[in-house]
Amino acid sequence: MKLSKSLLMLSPALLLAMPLGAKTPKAPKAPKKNVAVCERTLPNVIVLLADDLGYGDLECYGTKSVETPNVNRLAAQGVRFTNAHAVAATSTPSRYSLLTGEYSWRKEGTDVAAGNAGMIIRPEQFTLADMFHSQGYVTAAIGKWHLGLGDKTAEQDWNAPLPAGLGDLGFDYHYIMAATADRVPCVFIEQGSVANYDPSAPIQVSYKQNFPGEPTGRENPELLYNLKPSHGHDMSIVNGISRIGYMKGGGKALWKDENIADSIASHTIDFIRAHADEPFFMYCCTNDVHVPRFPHERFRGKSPMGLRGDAILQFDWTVGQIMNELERLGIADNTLILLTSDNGPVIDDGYDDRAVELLGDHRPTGPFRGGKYSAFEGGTQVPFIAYWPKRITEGKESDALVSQIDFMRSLSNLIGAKLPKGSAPDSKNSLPTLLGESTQDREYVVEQAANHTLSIRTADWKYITPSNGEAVISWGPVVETGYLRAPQLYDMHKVTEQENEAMQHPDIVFQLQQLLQDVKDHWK
Ligand code: NG6
Ligand code: CA
Repeated sequence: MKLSKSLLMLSPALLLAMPLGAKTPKAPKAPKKNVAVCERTLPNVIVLLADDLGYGDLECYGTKSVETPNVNRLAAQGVRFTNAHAVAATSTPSRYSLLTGEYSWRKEGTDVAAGNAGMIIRPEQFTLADMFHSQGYVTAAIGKWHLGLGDKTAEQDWNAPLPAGLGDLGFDYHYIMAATADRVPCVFIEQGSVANYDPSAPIQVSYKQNFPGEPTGRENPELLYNLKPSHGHDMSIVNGISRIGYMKGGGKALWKDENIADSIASHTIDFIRAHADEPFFMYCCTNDVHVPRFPHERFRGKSPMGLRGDAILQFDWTVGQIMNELERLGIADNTLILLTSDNGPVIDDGYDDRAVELLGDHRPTGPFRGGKYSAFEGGTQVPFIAYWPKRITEGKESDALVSQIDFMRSLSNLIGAKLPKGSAPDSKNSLPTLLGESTQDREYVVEQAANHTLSIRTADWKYITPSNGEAVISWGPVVETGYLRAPQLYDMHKVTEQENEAMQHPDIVFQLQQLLQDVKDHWK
């Protein structure tokens, strides 16, 4: 949301960030830079968001099954959090909350979005990118988006510039996947237009019906030369992998799954290079380790855990590429990186990639129960590392209770930005904790499971609201949901949510119910 959005001008620096042949970007001109920005006292900020990466998936969080030297290096120099939370146990609501500072459960239409969903964050909403932009930062979103594009669901013309997009949400530069790698359209979108657009293969997308004569995973399994589905994911075939939804065309613009991480890394590096001399904010979202997991051949077969482990190696490589570039340019010292994940991990999420059978001793959720989709901690407890050598001068571990909902207000505090009245209603300033200068817990964290069951937890206790959902997911992934018709109360010092203590502590149940009601009613 910004007045300057009408000033569609292209900065020379941005031009440098564009690959040859890219279309003219419609980037808003950054407002006049403030003094701190000009004098470079403010850091660059990179939110580095992994997809479905679990608390237990990184070496620095304890796994011995896969090496993650680059993330380890970040953790060794930064703050490694052991009680950090995404707002929701799936991507769209989690990302909505991170970017707006508003709980997704307050807003209709924030569940896992189709690839042809219209824009879920509306242009009039104030976003994290708007906030950085207001202080003169140049801003970018690179990688997975999954928050809708264009004005209306299913009405996008993918063969023309999209009428509404990330430029309306404060991002100067954007190179994104519309949704997930398992959803059509399987193309990158740069500055609102399909990247490497191929006029000989116009793109059509539908989530309702197939296009006549187009093969599908269901009917043509012989065409699935890269990955076959284990559940769902049996519609259009792109790159020998069937997806969710139907698409036709795309030609040269279609991605190859094995190159997605390289594309994201190279566009990230180009952007950093082009803006090394001015403060930048980047929302950099990897596709790893979401399904379909089909990393580059450099990584395939390199971990003992099959493709899921290989995708973790590829994620770590991406982190290394970004770090190396920041170091090479001499700007790592004054760059704040917040590395985290959008939700908890899942082992088989719909493709036959042998993740279950090759798992061995590895525990993607670490010590936590449940996983992606679930109300248990495995759904929303995520790895989180804050790195900023100039300010965080030694490696630390913090067990403070923190939530991604606070990125907005904490970072606004860091850069001295004012948030317009009514924006980021659920975000609080926890900057000292996020920088490891305090161990102050958030008073509470609200967690949203896939079926909208809400939980509220403090450093000591967690209350899960009653739900009539199924105890274990029946439609595909094997995940304990944490849904129960009765109230659940867990002592979080015991970590694993095994013993429901609601009957023993009705007073605590009541207090947490009240607290959750207050949050719902008063935006406490
Ligand atoms: C589910 C998909 C799953 C994944 C998830 C979204 C099926 C059977 N499963 O519906 O594979 O795409 O949506 O994941 O379709 S998220 O991390 O983007 O939220
Ligand atoms: Ca996810």
